[in-house]
Amino acid sequence: MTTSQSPELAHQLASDQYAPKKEDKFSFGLWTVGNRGRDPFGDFVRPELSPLRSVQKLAELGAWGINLHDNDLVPFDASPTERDRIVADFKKALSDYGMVVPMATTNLFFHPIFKDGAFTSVDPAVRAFALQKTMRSIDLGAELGAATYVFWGGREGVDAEASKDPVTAIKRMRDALNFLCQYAIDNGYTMRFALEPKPNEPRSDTYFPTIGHMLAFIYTLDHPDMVGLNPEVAHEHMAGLNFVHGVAQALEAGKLFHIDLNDQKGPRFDQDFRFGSESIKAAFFLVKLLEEHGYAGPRHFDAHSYRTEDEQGVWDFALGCMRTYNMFKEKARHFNADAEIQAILQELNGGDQSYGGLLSGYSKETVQKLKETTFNVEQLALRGYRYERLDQLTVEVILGVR
Ligand code: GCO
Ligand code: MN
Ligand code: MN
Repeated sequence: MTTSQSPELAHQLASDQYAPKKEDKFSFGLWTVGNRGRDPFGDFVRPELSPLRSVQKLAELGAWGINLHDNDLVPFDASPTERDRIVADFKKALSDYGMVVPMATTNLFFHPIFKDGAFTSVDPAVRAFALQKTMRSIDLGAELGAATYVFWGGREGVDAEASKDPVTAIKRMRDALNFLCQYAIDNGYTMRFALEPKPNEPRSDTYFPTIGHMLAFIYTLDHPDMVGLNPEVAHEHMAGLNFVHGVAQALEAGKLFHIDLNDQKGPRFDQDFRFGSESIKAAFFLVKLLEEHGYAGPRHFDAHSYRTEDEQGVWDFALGCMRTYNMFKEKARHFNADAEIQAILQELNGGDQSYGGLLSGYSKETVQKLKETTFNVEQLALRGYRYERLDQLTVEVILGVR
């Protein structure tokens, strides 16, 4: 523990039940805590944070892993010797502080060469360069032990709809992913690929805008088994969708390989707020879903602190993400242990067994029985479901009054 910590912070870190621990599998991107607060209207507000300091501070706060884009660590124009030195120093820091790199990815959006996208750019030289850059970055991810390799479409989209045939764009994306899957296989890498949908920003429309679009696309690839999803809370909210339901669909399909946790005020630009800072009920149900349906991957925070903050604010932000996750985990246990809630759920799901057997799959007999059954439509329509009470009890659990 450093001497700069306040007594309150030291207490939160060490001695309460919400304190982050390695087994919670919390991770942050270098780009998240390293975010310097630049936006389209204003310049940087925080000095650069070195990757080594991020590793040290995140370890101190109780995080488990740290993720990166190639250029978060190795500058775009670094020589091979510089690259090797930087990577060696970073690996030493990881081992000194007991941190791992669970996920790596490629920056295919910052350099002006990518202004029309990478794998779907109209320019074949850009598409080829994107493959070269990604192969090198996959090598870096493998060297650092990353089990997941993320593909976020960055600038894969359009501003001028006339510029690209959307069907061609889909085929180009497929060709790139097939190529890179084969590259990973040929090199004996065991990492899995996780695709991250986003509806817009920085392009006015991005291809594969939601979890559902991405999921359907995966099954058209040459190696669908090694490809899954990295959904992000803010991205689905930007599209006005229910993130919990999207994640549930990915989970149920065995495709939730990774997750980007953050928060957002409704459908607007990607705000990347501290996890659980805005949509509290949705965050509660998300944590409940992940914890109860066997999600074993990293709990990754793809978020950053408010632009008003200095470095201390960044660490307040990081600790806040992790503590809030653990608080929701505790609230989910509370919800499950609440006798009134459980009684309502049991009653709701118990149903009337007299119709049993009619819903257990197709058979000729069931078809016959279903056709012959007389339903008491009037009475079924009269039923009250008690969802008002159930939802109020949920709110009371979340707000801590039960
Ligand atoms: C965004 C994205 C990115 C990606 C990251 C990792 O909206 O900027 O969420 O933060 O997650 O590039 O692929
Ligand atoms: Mn993300
Ligand atoms: Mn995002």
